[in-house]
Amino acid sequence: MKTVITYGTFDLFHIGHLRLLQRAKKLGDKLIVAVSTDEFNLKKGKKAIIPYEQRAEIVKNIKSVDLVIPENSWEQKVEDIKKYNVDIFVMGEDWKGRFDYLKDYCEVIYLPRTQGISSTEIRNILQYM
Ligand code: C2G
Repeated sequence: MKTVITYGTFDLFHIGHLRLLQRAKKLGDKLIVAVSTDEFNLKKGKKAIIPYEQRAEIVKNIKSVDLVIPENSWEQKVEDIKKYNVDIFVMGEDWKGRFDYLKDYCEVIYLPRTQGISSTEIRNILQYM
């Protein structure tokens, strides 16, 4: 039984998020997704349009996802990996290298991003409608 974990804001859920979660699930048997809380997003310098509860509920209802937990801090990843016996940590390649320190605890895989779509692009389009 291989457990995979990934982290993200998943604001304005789109095909890029879905493809990442589908690919992450294919790497194992169980996929855990840590969704950034609104408070943590402020620390990330990001302001999501959709509140945490709704972003978490959407991700929870994605077929590939088995468990959703809140992401409250940068530091929680090691605890999460130990707590959930995670085998593989996955992130989109825009984060390549940033989480290599986790290789002491589990496999670290960066997956290609889906081109041509992002929450920022969607937000920009919405502003001009
Ligand atoms: N993603 C993707 N393709 C896109 C957009 C996003 O593959 N077109 C991936 C990102 O690489 C990331 C995941 O989808 O792995 C979630 O993206 P965001 O919600 O933008 O995540 P981010 O705000 O970068 O938060 O501790 C890690 C952070 O919480 C990551």
